[in-house]
Amino acid sequence: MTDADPARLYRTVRLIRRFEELAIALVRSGHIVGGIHPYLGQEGIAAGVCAALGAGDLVTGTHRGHGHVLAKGADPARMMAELCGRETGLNRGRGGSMHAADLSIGVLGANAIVGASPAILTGAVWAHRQRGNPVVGASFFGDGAVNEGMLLEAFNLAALWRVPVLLVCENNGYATTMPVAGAVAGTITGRAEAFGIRATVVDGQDPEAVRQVTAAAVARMRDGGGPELVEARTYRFDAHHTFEHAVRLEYRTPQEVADGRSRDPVEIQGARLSPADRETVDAEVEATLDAAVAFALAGPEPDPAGALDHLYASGLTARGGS
Ligand SMILES: Cc1ncc(C[n+]2csc(CCOP(=O)(O)OP(=O)(O)O)c2C)c(N)n1
Ligand SMILES: [Mg+2]
Repeated sequence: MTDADPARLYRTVRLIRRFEELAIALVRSGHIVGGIHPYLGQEGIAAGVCAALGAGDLVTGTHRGHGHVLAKGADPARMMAELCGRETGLNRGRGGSMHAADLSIGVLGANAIVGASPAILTGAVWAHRQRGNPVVGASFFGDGAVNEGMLLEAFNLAALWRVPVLLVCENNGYATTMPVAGAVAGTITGRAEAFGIRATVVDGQDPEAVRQVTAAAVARMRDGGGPELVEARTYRFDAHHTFEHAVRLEYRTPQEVADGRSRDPVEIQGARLSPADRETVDAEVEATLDAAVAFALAGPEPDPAGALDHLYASGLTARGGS
């Protein structure tokens, strides 16, 4: 996945965009229960970062995590089935939107705990390295995570032990309805620099810019350079969560939203393809996602009797049985 092919990067951005649009429709039709946090507008970050990682490298995501899982290469059909709570999902429908994982491709999971992603990744990459497996990793988190103690503890250990993790802050300007200016003292890059971690700001709406910044950081990390932070400036095009579609919260003006949406990563990367090539990619993505939705809806729902299965590592049982 390290190639710089513009069509390949565009395909990932477009796939995430259309996946999210279809997932929102499935929330509305009642097939996805509980709603989702749409990644619309931020697709270029997951796509650009994951395009610069290798197949064996690790990723941890967030509550807004569908894009992270898809960009690392998860099967969209099994991901959609996971959101629909089906037995055929990536995690047999037990993880759902906020805890989808695919260990076979290094996705340690989306994650509902704000600030947990860098802690999980730092521990995982360190453990792999202790076993002689030279992986690197990327951890996604939002601007709302940068005041969490756990995140700063992870920065400290990653820097102290020179763990090669890329700390990717998706600064979309808000934590739910709280603007960054009302929550963050100092700067996001300054938090990393306080630990001696190199920090770079990138235009998160430009997938190729994100890929290039990541590729350079990953090359330094593979060379023993230790952790780095990238602050990707972005804009959330849709709601914090789909509940907002029913309860319109007035924390962003229509003008601000229109301005934010005017820099669309799908259009920015799409403009780097010929119209014919773009159409070819769009058609392939549409066919893939049509099949993904059909697969998801055809999958059986888990048997309620097995609700407590898969909770414990081998040797433990949920009901105190044998
Ligand atoms: C430790 C913790 N505190 C609070 C929450 C509730 N919560 C869920 S999403 C969210 C906002 C996160 O904002 P940000 O990190 O900027 O990510 P974004 O939603 O903008 O992608 C909050 C406070 C949580 N999930 N975990
Ligand atoms: Mg945010």
